[in-house]
Amino acid sequence: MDRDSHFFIKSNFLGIPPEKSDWNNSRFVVLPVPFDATTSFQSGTRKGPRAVIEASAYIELYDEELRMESTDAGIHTLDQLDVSVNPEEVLNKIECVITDIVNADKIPVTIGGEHSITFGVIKALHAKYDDLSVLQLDAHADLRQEYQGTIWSHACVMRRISELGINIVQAGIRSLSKDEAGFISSARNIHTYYAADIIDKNDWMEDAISHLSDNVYITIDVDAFDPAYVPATGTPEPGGMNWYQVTKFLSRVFQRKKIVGFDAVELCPQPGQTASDFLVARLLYKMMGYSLLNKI
Ligand SMILES: [Mn+2]
Repeated sequence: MDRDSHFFIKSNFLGIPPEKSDWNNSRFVVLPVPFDATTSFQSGTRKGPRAVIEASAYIELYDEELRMESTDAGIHTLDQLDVSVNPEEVLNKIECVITDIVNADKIPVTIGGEHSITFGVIKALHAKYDDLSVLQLDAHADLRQEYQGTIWSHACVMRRISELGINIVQAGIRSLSKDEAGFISSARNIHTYYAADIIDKNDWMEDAISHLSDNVYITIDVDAFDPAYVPATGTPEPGGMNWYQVTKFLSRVFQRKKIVGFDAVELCPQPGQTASDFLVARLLYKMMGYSLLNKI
């Protein structure tokens, strides 16, 4: 079957044929998690995975920067996770699926959904890699102790991860509470690069990488990008990162560290405006390419 034929598989990331997307031959496994129970301002991130997968069917498989088609390594797409259970149960399900993926020596690529889902992924990876650190690109610190009556809110996800003793590097931050700023100052395992200090600069990148351990998980809240690039997100913030800055930074991280998984969360698709969906699809595919070029 050919991707360009009339019959390509629309539920499959990139719409690639079975020989490049079956479980056994795939280096990457895409897990769509359409979960948005705790999103604060506008809900709709549950539609994120479908929008990304639909857009992905139309992006070029040849990467002009990397000069290859990264689909040759195989990319399997799982069915959307059933999230019709309570938030803690969703996290448990994610942890189980991710455990299966990493035990098969494959790299999990999770598409959200709201940011809270990252905790389920991290639980699984933390059990496998005891030196795991997390790189977070985000407009928000997500370090609240509790938000709107729950400790499992998207606004608390990095706090929960920090409580596991995991080292966190966060970049692009430009929205946080006074308490979160205080927590960052007192926490030893959190290194924060505020947007105002890094936009249009490269000198912070090596410093940020120096705070990561060898095994790194990357979580990208798409609101790290400026709303000019990604307007389709629940709580957009002015003054964000641009495409080339993000990809240049990620390229360097992949060159220096072993990336054991990554996600993109908080896309909130808007009718008639698909640029954000395409950016997220392109970004995830780009990261797969970086991963293949730098098999450490
Ligand atoms: Mn955010």
